[in-house]
Amino acid sequence: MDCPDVVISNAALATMVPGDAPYGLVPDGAVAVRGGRIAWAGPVAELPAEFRAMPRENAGGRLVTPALIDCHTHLVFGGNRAREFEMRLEGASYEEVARAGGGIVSTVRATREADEATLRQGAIGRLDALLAEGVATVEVKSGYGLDRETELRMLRVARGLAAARNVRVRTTFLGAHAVPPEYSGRPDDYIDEVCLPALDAAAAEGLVDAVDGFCEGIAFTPAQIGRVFDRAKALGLPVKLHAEQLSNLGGAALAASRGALSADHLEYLDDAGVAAMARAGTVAVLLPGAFYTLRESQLPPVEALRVAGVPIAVATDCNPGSSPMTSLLLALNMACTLFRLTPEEALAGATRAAAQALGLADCGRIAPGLRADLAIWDVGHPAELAYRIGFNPLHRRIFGGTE
Ligand code: DI6
Ligand code: FE
Repeated sequence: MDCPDVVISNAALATMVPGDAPYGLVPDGAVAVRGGRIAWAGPVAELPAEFRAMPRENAGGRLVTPALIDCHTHLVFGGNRAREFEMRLEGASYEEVARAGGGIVSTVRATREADEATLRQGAIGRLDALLAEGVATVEVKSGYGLDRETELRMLRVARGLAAARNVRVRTTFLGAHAVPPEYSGRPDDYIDEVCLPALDAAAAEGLVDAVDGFCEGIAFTPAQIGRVFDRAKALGLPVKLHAEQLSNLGGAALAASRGALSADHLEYLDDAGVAAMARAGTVAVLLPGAFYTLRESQLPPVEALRVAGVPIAVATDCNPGSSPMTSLLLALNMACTLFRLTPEEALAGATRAAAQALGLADCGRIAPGLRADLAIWDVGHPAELAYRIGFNPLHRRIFGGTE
């Protein structure tokens, strides 16, 4: 890949490096990019001599941030659930929708029926929407196959996205997402006979960067999730968890006790869960798109997370059921308006903290040595990114120093 060495100058930098300045702001800044990495960043007046002779790109006074990171998506799936949306608005209950063949099971059916090319086509459309808003890294989960073959197919499609577009993809095995119809009432058998063998096979094929689960009354118990985490540990894979979304089962504390990268959703998280996450350095991933779509009223304990110093990330949770959303900027806006994050916290949530939620140390900030994944925006101040609704001010996305 051609990565021209360049100094981007006449830029306002929101480096997102923690420190005195909000957003790590450098008003009259420059970034030197060499070999696809950030070689230097700071006030243009302090640009070291060795970079002064490099080709310049004039950013025209625009804002430069780290490229965005969507750290929680279910981007690969078959079909959609628009009919279910209609039924619910016509007054059908969740159970009625499920009996009519809707709900997560309908996505499992559609995903099993879809071949790789069909899954890829759907995922690319959604991915392109994210990239158009300055995303350079995206996490993608399995979990709509719930049989070995389809779980692996989802992960292969997810991995393949990085060959189709200039994007970095982190794949997460989510075999413990739901109990498939053929195992109805037998979740433990599903874990033993399908989920764990599928995880072994996917890991053997190099398709897994992390292991996730859905710890909820309608999904799996902490004990069942614990067994999936045991296998992840044996395979040397980090874990994360959908926890405390609809009720409090202590999932976040379980995840933290296993050194989880993140616990996600967290509307019903209690003080013990917050403390456990703080101790373990587990990132709280907030997903306002699902909160909005499900018309939840229980708010995640943002102030308690702040006080405890738990890093907060924000993601789309893009999925066909609870968050059919392909705009990370909209997720930032919702995180502020619905959850009362500050615009600075929201932007950190889609850059610095999102990188941490994926276990990535080489992106999410503008700092020397990190990947040159940058977004250049037609805005004057970084708060505008979360403030606007339905407006995309991206001027240019730079991925590893290239377009
Ligand atoms: N939590 C959610 O909100 C989604 N999955 C999960 O673990 C729902 C997925 C769906 O309805 O398709
Ligand atoms: Fe999710």
